[in-house]
Parts: sequence; structure tokens; C-alpha cells
Amino acid sequence: MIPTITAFERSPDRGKGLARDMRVRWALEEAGQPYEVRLVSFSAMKEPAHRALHPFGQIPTYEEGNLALFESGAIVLHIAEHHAGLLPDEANARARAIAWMFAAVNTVEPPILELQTAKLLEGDKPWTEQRLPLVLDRIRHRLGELSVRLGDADWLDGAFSVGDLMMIGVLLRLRASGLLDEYPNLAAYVARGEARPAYKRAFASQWAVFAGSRLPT
Ligand SMILES: N[C@@H](CCC(=O)N[C@@H](CS)C(=O)NCC(=O)O)C(=O)O
Repeated sequence: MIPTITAFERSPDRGKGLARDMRVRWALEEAGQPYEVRLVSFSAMKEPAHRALHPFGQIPTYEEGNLALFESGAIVLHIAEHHAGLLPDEANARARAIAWMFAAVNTVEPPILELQTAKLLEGDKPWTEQRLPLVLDRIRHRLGELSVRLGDADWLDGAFSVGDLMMIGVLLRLRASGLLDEYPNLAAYVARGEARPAYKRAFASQWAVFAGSRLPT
């Protein structure tokens, strides 16, 4: 059965890979699983029909037969559990890959989201000037720790897994800030993820929603 995911009808980044349907598209592409996309407007996301799928009125969602899921991490894990290649076979390595997924969304992503809130939603507030350096420090702290752990390895724990997919999906949100460039091994890690054919296919299909088939230069 072909799953259907939801994505923004109008994305704030105009399809540059930051909306979280990208993680789901990427996992589906890695798995070689065809999928359909239903685009939703901001107002439709808050309507009861969409909230029945996503209690917080957001994207992405995932529907497959009588299964409806929300939360990009849960969706990506579901895909990884049902297709070969995204999770190691060995039980302990599998558990560690899942730990990296949680680390991505629960340890690394929160300060990155704080930066977006501070800049985009609260940039005009009087406290922003004092707050921004604190938020940037919190991000640098996490990036420094991640950079040390990654060292000169290609991926976080052996072969590429959904742990890397989620971590790279999260780190990509920092590109515009320039912070990633302060950690060359993390910048190279993200570039390795973006170079994967499945990532490129996912990016192209998200981009195509907003720009026909024209890819960014
Ligand atoms: N923790 C959720 C976050 C979902 C989320 O924030 N989605 C954004 C798009 S990337 C959204 O729908 N924003 C619109 C809104 O919240 O109204 C996940 O990982 O799926």
C-alpha cells in the first residue's frame, strides 16, 4: 500500500528542505518506497479533519491503510522498521541508532528551534539582543559535543542509519546561521547526507512543489 504524507502547500522556506516532511520524504526515498503527498494550507492544518491526523495541527503526517501517524521522528522510525537499510540488524546497534534519533530531536534540535523563535517570532522584542548570544552559546555547546563524538567518522555509529538521517535533518536548519561552518567535521557530515541520492530525490520532490522542476542554483 502506498503511504500518503502531508506537506506545506506554502512553505516558509519555499521548499529548501527545512520543513519536516523532508525527513519523511528522505526516509521513504532511502527505503525505495513510493509515496503520495497531500499538500495542506495553514488554515486547513488547524481544521478538525487534519487535527484528527495531527492533534497539534501540523505537518508532516503519514497515512498507510488504517494507520495514521504524526511526529516526524515516529514516522521515520516506522518507515525504518518496515524497510531494510535504515536500521542495523544487530539489536544493540539498532537500539543505538534509535538513541541517535532521540538525541537529534530531543537534545540537538531544541536550542536550534529556540534560535528560530528568537529571530523569526520574537526578533522585535526588546530582550532579543541580550537573548541571542545565550541561545547561540547553547547551540555551540551542543555542536561542540556532537563534533567531538563524530570525530573523523563518516556517520555517528557505523553505517548510515535513521540516526544520521534525523541528525542531519536537524543540523540543516542551522545552515543559514553559519554556525555549522564553525565545525568543519559537522559541515562535512551534513554535506555527506545531502550527497546521498535518496536525499537529492527527496529534496527535488519537495522543491518541485514550489518551483516546478527548477532546482536552486
Ligand atoms: N515535533 C514535530 C514538529 C512538527 C512541526 O513543527 N511542523 C511544522 C512544519 S516543519 C508545522 O507544521 N508548522 C506549522 C504550525 O505549527 O502551525 C515533528 O517533528 O513532526
